[in-house]
Amino acid sequence: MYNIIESAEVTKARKSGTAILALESTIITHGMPYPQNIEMVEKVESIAREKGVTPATLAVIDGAIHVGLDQDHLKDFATRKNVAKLSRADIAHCIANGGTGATTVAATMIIAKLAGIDVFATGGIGGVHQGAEESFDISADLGELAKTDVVVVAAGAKAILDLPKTFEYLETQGVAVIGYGVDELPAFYSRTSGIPTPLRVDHPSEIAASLRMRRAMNIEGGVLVNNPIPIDAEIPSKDILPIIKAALTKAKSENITAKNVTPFLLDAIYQATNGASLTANIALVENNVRLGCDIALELNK
Ligand code: PSU
Ligand code: MN
Repeated sequence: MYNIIESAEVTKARKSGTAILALESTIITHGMPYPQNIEMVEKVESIAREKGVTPATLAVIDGAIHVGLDQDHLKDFATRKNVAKLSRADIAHCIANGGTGATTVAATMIIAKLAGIDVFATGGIGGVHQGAEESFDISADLGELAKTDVVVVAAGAKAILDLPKTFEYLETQGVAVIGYGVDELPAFYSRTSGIPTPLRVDHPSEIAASLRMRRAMNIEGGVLVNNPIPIDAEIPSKDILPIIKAALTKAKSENITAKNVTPFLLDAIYQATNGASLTANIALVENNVRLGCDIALELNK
């Protein structure tokens, strides 16, 4: 059997009936450089606490599932090199063999479900990669959204991906794709993508109701909430698109494949924008955590 270790804070939240919000750990190990990664997670955890929600960063350490990481664990994940990036395919293998790894959106959803946490906030989801018709590179995050009934709050999928194909795939798989307060799906660094939002929602209670009804009707799969980056933090698409294009060309010429694609592109964009992409990334994660807390509070009523 697997072993779940909860932080003292999460155990306390369960006893007192406090809402819990899940956070992923791959964003720390593969999504952002040190020290901004640790600053980001400390900031978003404090945002959650201020809102009366207990944050639980999820990870696998020495074969145990961790729900809530303490300071030492967070620091360790933020500074350690070569931590495994776990998804649906390899999380059970890692746990069974005493390994350590960070959880992607897919793996975080799996653990959140096991731990009874309904809402998870992050930056961006994985999706259908550009050139997927050749590479077949489609993130397991999409398959997980189709199977696991957790609310995922993200800022849309970023333009390193093929956005129209990503959202077509989600529709085919029956995932509820919600635009929060917008008629157009956001595209991570930018607030617009040109893609109309399938479902528009303007209040967290509507999202809570949506998840409850899916469960009542036994409709498997989750709800993806697309929350646009705050206006003052946005990088307009005309500025970011050429940079993304160059990063994609670089990845192709260096034969980057499989799990390495997303971290490689994030780093290439970070270098090319002199860090501006990271500032935007952190702002949108904070914004998503705020909304994730509001949804978790609604579901806890
Ligand atoms: N997008 C980001 N930052 C990230 C990721 C995506 O802006 O850190 C991470 C998430 O953990 C996501 C994973 O689940 O990358 C997707 O990886 P892949 O494309 O290999 O499935
Ligand atoms: Mn992939």
